[in-house]
Amino acid sequence: MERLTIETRPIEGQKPGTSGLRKKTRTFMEPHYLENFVAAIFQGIGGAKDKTFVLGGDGRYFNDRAAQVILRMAAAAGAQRVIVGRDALLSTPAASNLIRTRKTDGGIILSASHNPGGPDEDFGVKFNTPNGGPAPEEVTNRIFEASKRIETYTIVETTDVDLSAPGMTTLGGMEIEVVDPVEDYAALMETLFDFDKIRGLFAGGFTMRYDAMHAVTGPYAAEILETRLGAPEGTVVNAEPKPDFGGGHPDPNPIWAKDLLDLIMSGSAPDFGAASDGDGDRNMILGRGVYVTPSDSLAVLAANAHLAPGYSGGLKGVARSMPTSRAVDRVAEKLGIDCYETPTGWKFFGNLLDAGRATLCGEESAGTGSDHVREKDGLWAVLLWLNILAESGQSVAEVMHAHWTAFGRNFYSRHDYEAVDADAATRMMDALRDRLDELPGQSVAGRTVESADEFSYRDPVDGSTASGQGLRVNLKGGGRIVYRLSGTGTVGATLRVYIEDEGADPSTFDMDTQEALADMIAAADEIAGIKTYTGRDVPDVRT
Ligand code: VG1
Ligand code: CO
Repeated sequence: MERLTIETRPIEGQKPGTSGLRKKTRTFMEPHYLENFVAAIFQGIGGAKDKTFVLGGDGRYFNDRAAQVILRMAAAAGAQRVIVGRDALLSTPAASNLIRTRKTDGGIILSASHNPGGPDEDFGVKFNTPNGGPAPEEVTNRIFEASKRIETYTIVETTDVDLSAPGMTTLGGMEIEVVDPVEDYAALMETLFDFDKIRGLFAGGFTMRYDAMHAVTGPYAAEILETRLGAPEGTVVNAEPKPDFGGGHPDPNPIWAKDLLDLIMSGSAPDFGAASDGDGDRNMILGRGVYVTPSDSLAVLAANAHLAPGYSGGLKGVARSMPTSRAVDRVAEKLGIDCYETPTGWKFFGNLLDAGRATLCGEESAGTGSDHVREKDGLWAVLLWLNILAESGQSVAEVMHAHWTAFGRNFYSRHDYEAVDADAATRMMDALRDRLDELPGQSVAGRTVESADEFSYRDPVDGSTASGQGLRVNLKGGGRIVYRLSGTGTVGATLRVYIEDEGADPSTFDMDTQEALADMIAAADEIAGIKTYTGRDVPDVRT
């Protein structure tokens, strides 16, 4: 087998964003593009020699090809072993789990998550460190620096490695261990949740629909929900991972999982509904007639986690990303535990989880997780919900009402303006940043601005800092508007506007969110001039 040294040149723009490097698939397929980035990863972590890695992805178009390239490069770089999911499939949380339990030197995850897949859509590559979590900025900066200096990379020449069945093989001197992608993950879930109790729930006629959106969680959900927990066959729909996710966006929100939302709001709704994204780290939670906003879901899980065996000892603390609603803060306050506010992206939770300061973490973007892995985990959130429903005997609607009655309700919505002109979006953010100091005291759409700033973060564990993490405008009476530009898109800019208001009056709890937030939504435009800068009247996505 020949080991080749290939000459290359730095390719611009290989800077990892919120969650790894995401680009158009065709960009990744350009000569040397993937290879350069993989070589930069190896260089950024001090080389791959004698190291063991986990490798897998969400099955999107190019997943299989990219996995073969990475195996050949790892072999050429002298890696000792790569543990790879069958057919190069691994959900992000399952990869995180393997990285941890097998005590590896990290892993490479192939996914652009909730972005659509296919030759004309998106692809992504992310490196996770030995704790199982997405590489922190200090590491991604080193990777980016390496990508700017690269002159050569090495790769072995060989035919494709057969990844179709679990077992051991070798490539050059490197061992390749093909594993069942579901087995270890399902076993981990059994340690955290009361499977008997949940089995009893289904046996008693409880109905559910889980939409895997043709993405990676299909096999996981079918095995866990149908085979191990006894949910009737057909509970999991769109269960077969497809390279183009069946043509949809594998994004579990009311827009892209509309079929499921329509069903849950209809006369023939099941008791419970859930969906997850391309790589299985996000979740959407629904109950008959109810959509649970991700921020509320985090708060409910924090308040009730002790009902599941894995969390019966209580929580050490909780953490949420800054734009996530403060519903979970209210829970933490009542429980007397710490609540941390971090920048957007799961990599910022890693230190808090490692240090035992937080047990549960979450983001408004449908990500919730705990210290069982170092990624957000879609199916985990679904199982924790099921465990809570089984233990409490309540419906989702009852759980929500009880929660709001105990803690008050944080009305919350995110408005996304997708693929807007990048310059226009930057100008809008720059202009608003310049005016932050003038805002306090001003009155907008019937509200008075209390304070305004740009969020920056100092990690309480290692002291590292992150600045420029979103513009925040707090209004008197508890309302808040946050503006951020996305770090995961591949076309133009995506402007995210996060709108939150606090409600304590039970007579308003059933109000429609958009209605309850109407004056705040008007204020959001008035403060930043969204229409003026972007030319958009309405957002593309409202969560
Ligand atoms: C988005 C979300 C963020 C999430 C990230 C990765 O980032 O807002 O909360 O952690 O996606 O999730 P951004 O920069 O586009 O706002 V995933 O499931 O795409 O790995
Ligand atoms: Co994801």
